[in-house]
Amino acid sequence: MAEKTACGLDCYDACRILHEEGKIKGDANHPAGNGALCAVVNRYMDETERITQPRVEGKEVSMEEAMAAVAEAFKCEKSLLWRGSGNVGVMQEVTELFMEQVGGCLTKGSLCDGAGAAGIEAGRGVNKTLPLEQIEKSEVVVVWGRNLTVTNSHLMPYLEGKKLIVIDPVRTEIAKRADIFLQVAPRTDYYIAIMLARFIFMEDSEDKEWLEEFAPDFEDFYDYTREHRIKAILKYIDLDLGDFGRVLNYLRDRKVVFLVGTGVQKYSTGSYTLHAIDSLAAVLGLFGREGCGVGYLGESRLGFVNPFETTCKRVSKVDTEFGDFDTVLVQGGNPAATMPDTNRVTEALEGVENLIYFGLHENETSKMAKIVIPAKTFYEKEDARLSYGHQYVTAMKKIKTSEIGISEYDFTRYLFDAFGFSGLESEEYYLNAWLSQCKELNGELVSPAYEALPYGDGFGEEGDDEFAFIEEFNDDFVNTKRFTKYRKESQNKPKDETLWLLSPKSKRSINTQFVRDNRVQLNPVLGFKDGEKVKVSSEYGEYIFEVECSEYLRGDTALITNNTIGVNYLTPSIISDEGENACYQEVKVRVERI
Ligand SMILES: Nc1nc2c(c(=O)[nH]1)N[C@H]1C(S)=C(S)[C@@H](COP(=O)(O)OP(=O)(O)OC[C@H]3O[C@@H](n4cnc5c(=O)[nH]c(N)nc54)[C@H](O)[C@@H]3O)O[C@H]1N2
Ligand SMILES: Nc1nc2c(c(=O)[nH]1)N[C@H]1C(S)=C(S)[C@@H](COP(=O)(O)OP(=O)(O)OC[C@H]3O[C@@H](n4cnc5c(=O)[nH]c(N)nc54)[C@H](O)[C@@H]3O)O[C@H]1N2
Ligand SMILES: [Mo]
Repeated sequence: MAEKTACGLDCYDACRILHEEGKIKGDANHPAGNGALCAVVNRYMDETERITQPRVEGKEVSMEEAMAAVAEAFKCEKSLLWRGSGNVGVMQEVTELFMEQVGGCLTKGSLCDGAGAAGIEAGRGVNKTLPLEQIEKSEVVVVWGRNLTVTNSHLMPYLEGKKLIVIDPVRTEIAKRADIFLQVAPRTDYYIAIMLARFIFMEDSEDKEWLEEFAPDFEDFYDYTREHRIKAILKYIDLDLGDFGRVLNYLRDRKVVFLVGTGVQKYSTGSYTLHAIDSLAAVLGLFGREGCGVGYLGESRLGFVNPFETTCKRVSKVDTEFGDFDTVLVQGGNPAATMPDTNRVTEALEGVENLIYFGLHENETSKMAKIVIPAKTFYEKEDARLSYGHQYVTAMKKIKTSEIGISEYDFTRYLFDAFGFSGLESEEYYLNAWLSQCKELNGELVSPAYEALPYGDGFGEEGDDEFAFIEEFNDDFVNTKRFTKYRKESQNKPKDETLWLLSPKSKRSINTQFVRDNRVQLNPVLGFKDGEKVKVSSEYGEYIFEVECSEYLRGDTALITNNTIGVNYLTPSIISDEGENACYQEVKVRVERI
């Protein structure tokens, strides 16, 4: 019989994996999979790319010596654990228990979905995951800033036979299949949502009955939408009334789900965007209704009592002042490449006396580290996988033994023993603490927060609050930095020479794990040629990339996928207004021949 485990890579799908005689394959019976595994997870099985030997100050040493060096490094005044998302199994968190004992710091905020999550919480109180079966029952799917075929491909079967609307500045693969594709200017989604809501009120298509019961402040929200000037905004967002009319025809009186991705919220204003999209959904009465809802990256830990909860002090994950610490443990992450403003980050990391890298692969951060500890892959240890894309939970079974690396649990055990700390329970205890809290649904484990119809009774922690509409929007960026509008019909070269920088995910990597890239994609209207080397610069830094022309982009954008070496030299380390999130796309760049 095949053993079951789940993919621990940071992705919506959290696929279940079957293992038999050293081979892995997908599980066709898993609700969130169709039996196929992606190229990336297959690559994770590959031993040849791993760090095999621990290192201290450049010298290969035994694991015992390396762990002794780690323990020594933590005998300091100020220490920090900076955890990335290389493996999102729950057991990654166990190291935080050691940080609490040793009086160290953790991080707060997010490089990922924090702004959007804050916007959702502002409206709904809690960020519940949209169950897969509601997507299945929908009639219309709006894919809004999510690159579905790349980042969430196992959802594709759920879209079959549905009307499809895609809102994205890039003509992505999913956009090519859409009934309506709005190739919007970046960073305008707040206005799109507000305008759609306003038009729905204007034509009396709002769901009055639902609103009166669950969102009684809707009249105020209508007034709020009317404070926005239609003509000026249409011009600003580069859409016309016809575009809105066509979208409205699909939204009215149908079962609609919005599948929103991180693309709409990598900005200082990201929380307002999600709050506006949720407010639009509320006007249509899409919450708590069959075949309807807004799916974003849900709070996977919702409903669980977390056995790894600590009282540690926390510092920002977005603009971490690494230099304030004597010892920094980087676990499952590559901050030297994935954090914004690489110039700032590398300088700060250089100021750390003891930089420890605990991971699988060599990367920008491992190269800077004084101590390198190879990790075990998720095939070589026990864990549990929750998901931000669906309700299912899978126990991750150890399916392989390897001489290489140490698990997060054993790493923590070693340090507890070295320091003589007590209170660390057994590995089984923690696994069981997570898995025993799950519910069951058709023979599958699901999150304790799972409800067939989320928000069916109302909003907030207890489920008895009203929906809170968005009532303010602060945006300094647009006011201070005017940019020239690019008219898609004229295909003119924009007069403003600076371009929006988009940095979405790539097919062949998970963030910076696996295949790296060196390209910048540009619309041919900008006059660059395939293969040409260009310098891309922003007010934060610059880097050299190779041009790939793409008709799928607007003329006012440059696209560099986030696995590309050097991309974050260009990005700012500012923090979103709400949600303490990174704002990778709050930047405009210049492209020059070299
Ligand atoms: N293959 C693969 N899968 C992954 C990952 C990976 O690296 N590789 N990473 C995983 C992780 S960590 C995450 S967080 C998820 C994220 O997955 P997604 O939510 O899909 O996020 P992105 O790939 O960043 O971009 C989504 C889309 O937003 C669009 N976009 C950019 N700016 C805007 C805007 O202003 N408005 C609108 N409407 N759209 C915009 C981009 O063109 C892109 O098509 O994917 C996960 N899955
Ligand atoms: N420009 C730009 N930058 C971005 C983004 C963007 O959209 N644009 N997206 C951001 C997003 S959404 C995210 S989530 C972050 C991700 O940023 P990070 O969390 O830094 O992710 P990775 O670069 O994938 O690094 C993962 C590391 O985990 C290690 N690893 C894998 N499995 C294990 C394990 O089981 N144990 C241990 N100890 N280590 C393991 C791998 O070797 C690798 O070094 O990047 C962000 N960076
Ligand atoms: Mo992410």
